Amino acid sequence: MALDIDVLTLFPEMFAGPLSHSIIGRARNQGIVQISLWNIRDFTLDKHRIVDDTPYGGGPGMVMKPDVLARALDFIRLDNSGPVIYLTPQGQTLAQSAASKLAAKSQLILLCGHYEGIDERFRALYVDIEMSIGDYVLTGGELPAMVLIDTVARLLTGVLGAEDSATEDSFSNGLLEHPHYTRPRVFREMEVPSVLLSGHHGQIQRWRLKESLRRTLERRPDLLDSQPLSKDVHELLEDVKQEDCKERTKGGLVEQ
Ligand code: 9D3
Repeated sequence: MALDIDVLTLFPEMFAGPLSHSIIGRARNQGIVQISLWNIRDFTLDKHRIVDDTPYGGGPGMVMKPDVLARALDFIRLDNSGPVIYLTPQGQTLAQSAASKLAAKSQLILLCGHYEGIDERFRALYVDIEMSIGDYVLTGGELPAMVLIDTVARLLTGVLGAEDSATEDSFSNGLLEHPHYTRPRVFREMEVPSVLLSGHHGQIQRWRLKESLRRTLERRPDLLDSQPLSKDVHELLEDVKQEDCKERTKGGLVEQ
């Protein structure tokens, strides 16, 4: 149930803030997730504490040395037999499905890259999974490691209250969330949809599902293609398409 994560990084100080507050901070205090930070530089043996070197064959940038990384990992392995996850732009893009699988493990080892990356021989011998968090260029693997930890840790039993349980997540049911409203009932002359004030639970559920479908259709139609919809939901989606079509042709928004 609890998860032990060992993180190998050149910048352990970067992790203090993001992982000490709010939900993840509480999960750590409760012992549901245990995070150990290791400075790769502490596993050097030379006077200058060198962690990287120039690439064979020439070219720009530096490569993280395999001997230093291996010394660090062999030490961490004494207490952690989980998969080694290397955060790299070349990895598989993090998705909720992969996060769920990692949340079922009891131990993980995360390796944050920097410079041009790690020596290929270390990767071949030690790395089990390579992960990216998306197609944009960051300066290192630390922020991606924190994103991965946050995504996985919130799935652990007891981290979220029953209130906002992870089973209700957008991406778990495969749809974007419906809009939310709170007091005041009228804000800048805009009213809260009356169905939400009706107290009719069934109608409210149906309205929310419909607005979820509307948002998903508008913003992420790819999500609708990648999952089977029940007959009920499919009909609701057809209603939304009809309404949105009417909305667009109304008032000459679309010329004939
Ligand atoms: C010169 C070629 N660059 C690849 C696009 C090299 C390079 C750029 C940036 C190598 C490493 C990095 C730092 N990024 C990460 O370590 C990283 C990352 C990212 O940049 N985007 C999304 N996910 C990730 S996971 C690790």
